[in-house]
Amino acid sequence: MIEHLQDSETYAAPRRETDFPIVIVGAGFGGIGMAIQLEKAGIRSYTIFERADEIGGTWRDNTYPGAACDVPSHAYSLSFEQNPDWTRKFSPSSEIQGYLLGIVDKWKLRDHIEFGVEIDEARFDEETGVWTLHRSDGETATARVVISAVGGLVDPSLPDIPGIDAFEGHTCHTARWDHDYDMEGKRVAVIGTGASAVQVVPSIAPRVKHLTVFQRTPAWVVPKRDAEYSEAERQRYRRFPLLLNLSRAFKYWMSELFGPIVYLNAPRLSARGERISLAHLRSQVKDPVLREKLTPDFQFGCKRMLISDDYWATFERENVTLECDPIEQIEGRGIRTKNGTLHEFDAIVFATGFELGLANAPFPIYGRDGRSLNDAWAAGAVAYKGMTVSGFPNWFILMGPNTGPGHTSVLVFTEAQIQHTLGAIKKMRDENLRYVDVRQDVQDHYNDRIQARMPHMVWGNCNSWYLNDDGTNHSLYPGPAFEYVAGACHFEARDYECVKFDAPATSADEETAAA
Ligand code: NA7
Repeated sequence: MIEHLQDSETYAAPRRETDFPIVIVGAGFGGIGMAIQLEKAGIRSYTIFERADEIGGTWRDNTYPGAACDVPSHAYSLSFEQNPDWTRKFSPSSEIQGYLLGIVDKWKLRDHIEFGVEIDEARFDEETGVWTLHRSDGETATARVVISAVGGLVDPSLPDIPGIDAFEGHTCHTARWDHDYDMEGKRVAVIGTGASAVQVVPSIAPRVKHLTVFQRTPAWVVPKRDAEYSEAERQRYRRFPLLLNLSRAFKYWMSELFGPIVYLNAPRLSARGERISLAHLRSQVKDPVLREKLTPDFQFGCKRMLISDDYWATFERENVTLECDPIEQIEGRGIRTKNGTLHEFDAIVFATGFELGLANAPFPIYGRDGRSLNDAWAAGAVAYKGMTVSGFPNWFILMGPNTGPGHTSVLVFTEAQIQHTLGAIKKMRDENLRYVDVRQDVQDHYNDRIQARMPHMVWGNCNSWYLNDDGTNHSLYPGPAFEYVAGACHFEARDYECVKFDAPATSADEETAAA
């Protein structure tokens, strides 16, 4: 018998903390932030499964030359673990990884992490309110609550170019950089002109003999205005944490203020962004023909806006060529373009982005009645506030569908999701609930509103990884971050079906059953 919780009455059922196992899948920013909040709440019955052999996710994997965050460091860190010691306004990847390693040690989270464990299936049992997770090593784990913190842009995407395996030289993807390969004096190709390319291109150009960048679509680039924090500044932030809070708040509200330029489908706003970018292009590239090739023909913000102080200027170097002729195929000695030219290389770097992890379940997930998440997401990934999916109780997603920002730090969204999840866990634990399952009508209403806003956003006006094959956007949040946070950070029980454990049989029940 399933009874819905109407009042504060609870029944005898597991109440000890050890009876409330929690699993977090993934030890990147989301998983680590969630674990810290659990620790702060005094909840220690959690395990983090991490398929790699170290924490860090994106910042463990992206170690290519020039890898850095394109959100200011003071904003791109957890609000409850701020760091006065960032050495630059935009931290390099290694420093962000160092920050994560530091907070993992500080909170002694390693005791809770099992490395090298990939989850390859999860199944919910409605009777017990328990998820059973199958591990790649053949073991199983059970949990009352699962937090999927696997990230959205994780697995490298290699382009579908004929002959990609035929190349006889060195190849690597930016997210799997081979530090043993020395590019000094080599002829190198970079395929792609996205967020990774604008960082790797200026970083390797001075070292290589010749660099050719294969551009399919030029990108809007704005100045980064990166700078070092001096020791005196860092000391000030250490001594007066309020200054760090103010710096963070300033950066956050500036991105909220100017965000509409990046996400609204408002040509006059987009034109402002385009003017800033074109002025930057003029200041970096003197050759008008080259400038023309580097000028995008789509609306500002439609693809991710890139920030760099030196990407465009790199094309002024004598040892750098911009190649716009489309790639026909890859051959043993190099890349052949449509006009028949074979460009010969010693190495090819694929700066071609990631598989959009959000589009599908990260592994087979079966909820109530054995329904699979991939079936539920057949028409596109949807979740209530990007976190919970009806029919998949006690399953919480961090950085889920429609929670990516185009204009600010994704961690603002992640922290709201962590708070929401924590609220659900406390409610389940304190009221001894078997499960919480978001109501289908609530989820549908939320997603209808999200999709109804999309035509007012700029993203539908060009091709990008933001969009599914059918042109729908299930990755970005169509609005300001503060609005999402206000709506998402509290767990509202009325939005969920809150189901408690069956009451233990009373002697009266037993008599009735016997009769
Ligand atoms: P992105 O932003 O997805 O960029 C990938 C780039 O690779 C982009 O310029 C693509 O061109 C290009 N690409 C992909 N396939 C091909 C083929 N077949 N031929 C030529 N060029 C190709 O990935 P990043 O790693 O730079 O950044 C990913 C995100 O991570 C970023 O937005 C940040 O949020 C963090 P296209 O533009 O599609 O024509």
